[in-house]
Amino acid sequence: MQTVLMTGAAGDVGTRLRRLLKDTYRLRLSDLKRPADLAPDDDFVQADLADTVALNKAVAGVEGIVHLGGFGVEGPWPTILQANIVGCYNLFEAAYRNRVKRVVFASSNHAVGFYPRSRRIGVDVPVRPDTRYGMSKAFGEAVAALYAFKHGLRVTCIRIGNVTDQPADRRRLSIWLAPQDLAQLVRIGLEHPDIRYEIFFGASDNVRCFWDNAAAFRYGYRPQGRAEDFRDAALAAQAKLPSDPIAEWYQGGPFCSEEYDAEGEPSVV
Ligand code: 15L
Repeated sequence: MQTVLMTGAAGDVGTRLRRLLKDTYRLRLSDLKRPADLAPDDDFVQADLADTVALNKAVAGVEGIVHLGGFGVEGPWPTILQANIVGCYNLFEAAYRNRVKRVVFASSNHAVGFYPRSRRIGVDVPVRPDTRYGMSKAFGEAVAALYAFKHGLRVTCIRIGNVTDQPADRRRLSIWLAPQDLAQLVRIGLEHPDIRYEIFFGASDNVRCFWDNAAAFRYGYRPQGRAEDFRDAALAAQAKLPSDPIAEWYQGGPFCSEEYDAEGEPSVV
């Protein structure tokens, strides 16, 4: 059984994921604050990603890391800079210095949010972040590539769509990721013998998916969740939302329309 550090363990995705992985790995949990549901025998190390001393303590002795930590939505530049740029660099540097073998990095669909919904993209297109947050995820994928190819760390970046019990609106019918499917992708990253550096899209078996997830399928990913099973509820929720043409045009949704002031028609390619 591998010892695996999970950063961001107190967050919503971390809380779901650690419940799904606790029988597979010896988990060490880390976050800025203690998770509310921590059991007495849970291994928890409080660490701020900006604090390299605390971070090295959290990383020491683990074989793998699932890096969920950082700021999970758009935020002001100083916040993104500290939590997601400096914090992410510190995490990979600590992994390297502590001879960790594998890292699974929670990237985001917002690294490529400015592709139109009409286009199906693979992991081979250039990044098009829709926010400072999305830009920090693109940076994280670049840091991951540096440590993979220069230092031999095995890294999997998962561009997570939206992890919830069921898709919340029309866009989420395309990008929904069932928690069990996220766990499956993480396990591929932590265990598959052929992983060197990969980017996967974090989506379930969604017929409206914006993404070609061939890379994940090649590694045996077989998603079980189907967003379409929740179509009626998602479309009913969508009908109650105010109209937002930019959000509805681009894959990144409201992350694209936030602070948007470009002139002319949105991109068709
Ligand atoms: C994300 O990356 C966020 O972390 C999450 O809160 C959702 O907003 C999700 O994207 C989304 O695109 O729906």
